[in-house]
Amino acid sequence: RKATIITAPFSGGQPKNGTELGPKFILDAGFKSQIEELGWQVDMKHPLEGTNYEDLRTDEKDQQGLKNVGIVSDCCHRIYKSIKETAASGRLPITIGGDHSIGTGTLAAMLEHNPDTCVLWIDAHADINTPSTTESGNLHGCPVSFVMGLDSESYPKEYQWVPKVLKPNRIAYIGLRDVDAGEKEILRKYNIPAFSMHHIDKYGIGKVFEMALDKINPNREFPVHMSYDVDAIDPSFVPATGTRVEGGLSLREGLYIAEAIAESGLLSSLDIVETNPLLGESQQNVLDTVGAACAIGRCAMGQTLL
Ligand code: DIR
Ligand code: MN
Ligand code: MN
Ligand code: MN
Repeated sequence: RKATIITAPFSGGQPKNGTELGPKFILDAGFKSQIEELGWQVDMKHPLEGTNYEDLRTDEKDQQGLKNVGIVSDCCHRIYKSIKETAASGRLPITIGGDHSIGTGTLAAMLEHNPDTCVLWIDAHADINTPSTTESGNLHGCPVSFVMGLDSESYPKEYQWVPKVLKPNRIAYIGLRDVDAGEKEILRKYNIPAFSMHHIDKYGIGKVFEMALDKINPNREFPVHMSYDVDAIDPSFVPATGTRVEGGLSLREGLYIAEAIAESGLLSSLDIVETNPLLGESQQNVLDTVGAACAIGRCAMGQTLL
């Protein structure tokens, strides 16, 4: 069993400084050896090395109302190539962000690698805005739509390399609680399976996980890409992240999802994104958040409680 940690120190998909430090903090906490201790052979790739994207980030919207299209596209393309190589060599890619705009790169790579791939998107947000629906212009709110080809006439030319490979019946959401009006319309229009905190309260996390897989992978035969935004977990456990939303998953519910995907044996790739070590109000806030990010990775890679 071989895995590759792909670092994505990037913050251009959203306006707050510090998201680019996520990979460093997670690695400094010992993430690589934690995964090795589970029996994986682990190596690393740093596809963004050599470019200081933070110096290029601006808060300005272009004519279309989007921010930092050029650097986000460039970053995603590098991540995409790196993940494609990794997957082709038979290794499991673990991409450590960085903000969630990089999801365009990971989704594109994994769905090209195996078109049967289905996606679990664990997040407080649906990240399915299009250039026409986004109000913020922050591209971390849009990664899913580009790979789905939703509203593709509206795509900036920089995004033309992105293969439109994700079908709406191949992604399910867990943890949603802050979804924009335009996104709700998209979820309804394409009948995309979405489990909000309401469903978790109603059915429990164990049942919701099964319901989500039943929708996208009823025979449990397809590989699963899990894209995990740490803001899915409640800010009381994961405070150091850019867009905190109250009323989230408990830490255990959050880790349960990762344990359950490991137990399924279907995981083919993993993103852990949106850790922002500069946003903790205390050192403990940062430790909690980085600790949770590492724990998500360990659980998804097979750590068990007993
Ligand atoms: C909002 C927030 N839907 C947007 N999205 C966030 O800006 O498009 N995604 N925070 O992680
Ligand atoms: Mn989010
Ligand atoms: Mn997200
Ligand atoms: Mn976010």
